Amino acid sequence: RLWHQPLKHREWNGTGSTAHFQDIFLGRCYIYTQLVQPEFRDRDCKKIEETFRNAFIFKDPCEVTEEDYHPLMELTSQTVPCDKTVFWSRTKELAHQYTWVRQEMFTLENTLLGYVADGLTWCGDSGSSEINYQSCPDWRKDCKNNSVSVFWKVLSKTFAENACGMVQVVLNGSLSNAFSKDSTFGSVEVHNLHPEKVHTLQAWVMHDIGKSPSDSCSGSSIMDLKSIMSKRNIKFTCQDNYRPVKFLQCVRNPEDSSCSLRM
Ligand code: DN4
Repeated sequence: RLWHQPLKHREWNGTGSTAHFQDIFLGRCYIYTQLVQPEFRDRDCKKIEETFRNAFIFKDPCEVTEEDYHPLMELTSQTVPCDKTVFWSRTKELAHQYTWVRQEMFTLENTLLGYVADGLTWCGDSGSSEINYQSCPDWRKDCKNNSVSVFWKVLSKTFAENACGMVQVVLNGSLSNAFSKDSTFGSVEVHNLHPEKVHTLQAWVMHDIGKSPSDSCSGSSIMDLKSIMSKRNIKFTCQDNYRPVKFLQCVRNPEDSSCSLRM
């Protein structure tokens, strides 16, 4: 009675696709195109959701390629104004708090595709049109090129290629290496900035309030970043605890001594 058995997916080490994945994707797409950035109000969310799904269904989730996402990239192209791009690495929440307050600034998750996919997991199965809600590959334990990580890689690459003017990155100075060559920022974004369009990369190294600072603009990881940028002909500047971002940290920790008037 094989035909009565529920389809058995392969088992992976990561959590399965987010429950209600398609509804969340479609709902977020409508929120973004109708309310967040109404200049996108004529984009076809159903078409976008279908194109997204077609990139990974019927495929082994460890064999999804960058090309699989190209039709989606073409359908959702978006330009971010010059001087408004904000990259981040290990500082997601803080970077998002910053762009929430400075509405004209954009992290990747403030663009349409980053917004709809933020925090979600999805994978398919070779030989079936179903989304696998049981398990999906973990990028460390199963495969680096899975449906989710390939998506973020392509999206991060395109986001960096499109950046122009002065660009920012928020880095975490409470880690021993604020800059890591293995991160998406260090392995993808930095190498896809176009020197003929981006004149300066400005790094902000932020220390978490209540943790001891471990790295700073004068540390060796930032020196590595500086030298990569100099080889790429892009000017580099760095500032520890950039005040506008520090103010956001202080909203949460008003009593901390570093948040007094003399900070
Ligand atoms: P991160 O804070 O180290 O990582 C951000 C996310 O990417 C985490 O969920 C990581 O997973 C995952 N990740 C990191 N490296 C890889 C990799 N080599 N393969 C697969 N997944 C990876 O910061 P980051 O520098 O790696 O990435 C942040 C930058 O890239 C930002 O400037 C964004 O524009 C873009 N980005 C955004 C997202 C997102 O919104 C994801 C990836 C890239 P884990 O270490 O927590 O397991 O989710």
